[in-house]
Amino acid sequence: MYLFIFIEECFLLKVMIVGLIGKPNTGKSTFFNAATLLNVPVANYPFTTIKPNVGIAYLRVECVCKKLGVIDNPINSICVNGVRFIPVKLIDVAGLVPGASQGRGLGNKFLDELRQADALIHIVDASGSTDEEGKLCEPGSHDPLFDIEFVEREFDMWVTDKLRIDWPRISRTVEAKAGKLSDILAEKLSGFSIKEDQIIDALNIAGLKQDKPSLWSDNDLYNFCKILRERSKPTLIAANKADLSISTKNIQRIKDSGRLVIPCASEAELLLRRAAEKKLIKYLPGDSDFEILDLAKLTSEQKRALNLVRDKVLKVWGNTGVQQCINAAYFDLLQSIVVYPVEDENKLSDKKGNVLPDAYVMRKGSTTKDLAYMIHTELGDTFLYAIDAKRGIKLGADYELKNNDVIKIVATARKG
Ligand SMILES: Nc1nc2c(ncn2[C@@H]2O[C@H](COP(=O)(O)OP(=O)(O)O)[C@@H](O)[C@H]2O)c(=O)[nH]1
Ligand SMILES: [Mg+2]
Repeated sequence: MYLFIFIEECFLLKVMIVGLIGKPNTGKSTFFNAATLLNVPVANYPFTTIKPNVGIAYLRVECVCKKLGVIDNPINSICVNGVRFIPVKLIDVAGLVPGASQGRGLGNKFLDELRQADALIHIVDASGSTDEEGKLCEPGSHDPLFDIEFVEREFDMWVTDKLRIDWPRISRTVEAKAGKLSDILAEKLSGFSIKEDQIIDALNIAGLKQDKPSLWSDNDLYNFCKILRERSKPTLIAANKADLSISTKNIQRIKDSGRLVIPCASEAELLLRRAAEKKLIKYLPGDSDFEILDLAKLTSEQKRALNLVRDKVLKVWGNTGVQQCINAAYFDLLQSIVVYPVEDENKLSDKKGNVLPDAYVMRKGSTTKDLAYMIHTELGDTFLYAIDAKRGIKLGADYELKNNDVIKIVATARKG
């Protein structure tokens, strides 16, 4: 329990969460089901409660076992031929429609679920075959750029409205010099997974009078919330339904708008993972092709579907994009690193002899001491120093961890 509270309090140690957003019918659930389907049990999820729309997706990384020339026995993750899959948290938020911030279509409830997200994957229907409410329309007739803007606007308006209700009180407090605006906002927005320095940044960029909030117009407040969202909820666009050729033009248009966009075919990924699960094909999430294991086992329908995936998705885009979205969310948007803690720096193992048992996903900027706390509160409290197992050197508490570090934590003997 104590560990849990501590993790909640310390931003660096908070388990990162990526949320899926989008209007209805863009393929969010298909994406979620595909991304969370990996039928290998993994021990020690770093998460306490799992709700139905909260799932485990996996980061795909090249495992350090290859470079170190060892055979590993992963415990908290999976390693398949030197490819490590590390569990991360993903939430599926039900579809947002225009007016969501005013409560349309359970909008408030859905927006509320996004608060906890640290980064967002915005799933859009790149084929333009669903209108802004998600209803089917003539393929190519709806503009996905419109959807990107309205979904972001709904989120910004929702946060704006939350702050506006309290703005007179906040203004009075600040103008009576009874509190700093950034402090008050940090408290007000606690639970939004926003760091105080992101609030300070957003205040500076917005260029508004911080000592006179009563002078802010509604539009000023909205602009501030928009800047704050851009900082605290970095977003990538999953241009879904990329298997439909009509999507190509829109994918280019979204790219041209300056956004990070990944062409995506969620349905194809789901099909591949299910076929791999049934041992019909050899395919690892994120691969650029698959191999049919036993042609005789496939029905003609399955053969046709697999060929379509190869021709319309893998050959055109290089992959289905689902794994690439998860990786990009964690590595590009959140700048995460992967660290391998070990208890024996020579054998690179835990006490039981499991080689490279765990892979931890951490925020860039995390230190050896943060890692100790992430493993166990007591290990953090009794931390002495760390050892870089690859280089065989001692590291202090403030050493900033690098991607693929293999680290042993040395602590004083446990009490009692
Ligand atoms: N062509 C195509 N259709 C897809 C893809 N992903 C999802 N769909 C279809 O889009 C519809 C909505 O999917 P769903 O996952 O329920 O969307 P959600 O409402 O955003 O959760 C379904 O008919 C899916 O079969 C895809 O990659 N390509
Ligand atoms: Mg859905």
